[in-house]
Amino acid sequence: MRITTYTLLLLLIFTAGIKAQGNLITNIKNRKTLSLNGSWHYIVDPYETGFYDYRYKELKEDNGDAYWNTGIPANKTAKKEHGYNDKYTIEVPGDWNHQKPEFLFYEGTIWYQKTFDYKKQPNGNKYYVYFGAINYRADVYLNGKKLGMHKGGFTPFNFEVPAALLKDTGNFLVVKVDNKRYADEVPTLNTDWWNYGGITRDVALVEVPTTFIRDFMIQLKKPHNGVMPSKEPEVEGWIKLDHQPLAAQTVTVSIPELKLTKQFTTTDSLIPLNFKLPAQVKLWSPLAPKLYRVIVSTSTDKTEDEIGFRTIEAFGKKLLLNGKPLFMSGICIHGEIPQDVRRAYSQQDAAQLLGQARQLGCNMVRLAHYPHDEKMTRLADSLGILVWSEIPVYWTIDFGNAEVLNKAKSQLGEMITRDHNRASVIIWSVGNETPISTTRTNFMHNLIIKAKQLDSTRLVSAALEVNYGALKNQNMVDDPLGEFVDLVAFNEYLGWYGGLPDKCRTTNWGTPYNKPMFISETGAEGKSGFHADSLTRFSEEFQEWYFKEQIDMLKRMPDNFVGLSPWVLADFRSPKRNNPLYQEGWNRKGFYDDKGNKKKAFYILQKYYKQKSAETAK
Ligand code: GCB
Repeated sequence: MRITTYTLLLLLIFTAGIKAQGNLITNIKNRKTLSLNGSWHYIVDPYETGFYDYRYKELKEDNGDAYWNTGIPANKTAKKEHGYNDKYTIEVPGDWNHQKPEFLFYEGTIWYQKTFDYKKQPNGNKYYVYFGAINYRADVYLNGKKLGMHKGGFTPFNFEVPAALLKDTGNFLVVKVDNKRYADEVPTLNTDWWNYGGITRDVALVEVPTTFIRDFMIQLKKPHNGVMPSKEPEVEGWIKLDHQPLAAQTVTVSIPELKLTKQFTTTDSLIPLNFKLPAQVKLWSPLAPKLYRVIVSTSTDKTEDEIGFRTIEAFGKKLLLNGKPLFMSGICIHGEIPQDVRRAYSQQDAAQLLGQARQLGCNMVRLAHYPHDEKMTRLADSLGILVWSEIPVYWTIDFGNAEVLNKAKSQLGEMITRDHNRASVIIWSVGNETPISTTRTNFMHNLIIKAKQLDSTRLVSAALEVNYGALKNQNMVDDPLGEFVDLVAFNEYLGWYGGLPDKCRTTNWGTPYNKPMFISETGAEGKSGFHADSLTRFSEEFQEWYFKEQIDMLKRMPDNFVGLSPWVLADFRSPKRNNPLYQEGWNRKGFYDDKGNKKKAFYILQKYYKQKSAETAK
């Protein structure tokens, strides 16, 4: 019965076709923009005095005491208790915690303010203010008018700026940023990472024509039953115009290097695409990450992107990239630059993190536990590194709350929308280590359905729970969610949490699901420079021993084992890690320490990955 309902559901999903989500403008990099990065003014407001009156009611838009209004006194007798001043400035993008010592532990509200000029076109173009990410809640105001509110700390959003509101000079942009944690948000109160607050990614004003190409998806169709992409592989996708065109429009897709031009005439705002690529197309893969310039144009708008073409499929026990078995030599990465103790946001940051993964010998990265900066997935595209991208549905989310499900869905939608043209991204993950219950499984299943509606070309997974000691010397990954994911992924810390690493010698792993199996985390702490015998916890030698035992165990994995992404590339900040000798606020499971030095375990994993890549090259 369960299977039948599920099959019906899948049928519904696929017959519904691919859906475009929300009003997010994608591909900002290739649009006309004014960067609003740089120095902003700020006011720290732990009591939210700029938002509520003394009866704790939200202030009216035109109230001069509201912090979205200037704070400049009209005359010398006027009383003003706020204002923006060059004495108080902060850099955008960037979390606030690392910028001032007094912000290190701050969780609350900070108001950001920037003044900018913009010469509007007389032709009635549209304007949007675009944020790469703000953690967690953002209330955005321009020239005293509220543009909108967004929640979710790691995904992009934009608000339209009515043309009449935008001035040629002296636009007063204010963002109220609040990173307080709540039980009914995503993530919830408890995480093993630092809750960096602020405008953490790029900000821009975007200008587009009245009818514009809001978004498009151009990907190879997912193959079925392990078939190699044919010589002329099939593209599946769509183009989304901002609104219904008044008259028939011709929309053109061209890929100059392939001498391909396709035209579609439409009166709809969503144009489905279905065409073949010519035989000379080179498929994207980690060894040959070929990208093509793809141009989409209408009579009024034109945008382009660099897109790689590849297929990914979970077929029986195997994972197939372009129809060939794939082993993922991965690593988990936090979006943090440890040597500066801050969130990652720049091109250089992406180059550091992916460069370190490359040195370790990885062909895959799990971007944990939230969507990382777009520069990461774009760089992964050009370097040929496969990506697992995840939303922060982490641990004990309020699974019974329908509002929380909506919050998770909107973050999922924004993650997929931003990156659905990235060849590197092969797996959307809907969460990590969520405790088993019917309510949880329904919640997660809903997210999986949504991910498949938005993107039928990729795999959907989640880091599942392990049933330890299900059988004698055998752990099973039989989390009921396994029925709905494409890849059975699980986190195991055999030898760190529970027992010592030699436990690996007698432990076997299995899953009742006839699907590929992936270790999405495994790790142990090792404080860089602390040397002792291998039985001493927190020593580099313990961590090294842990990985030796783990890797020996991997040789006994069942034949559906398709890879691993150990925990974690580099030491990272966590308020939960308070051992005064070895941790001091850091999770020390990194292969690199917080200064970028390699620990002993690095060389163990690197050697294993070298062997794996030699085996697959045969
Ligand atoms: C986990 C979590 C990860 C933690 C890690 C640890 O299972 O998924 O976020 O940081 O273990 O170090 O305990």
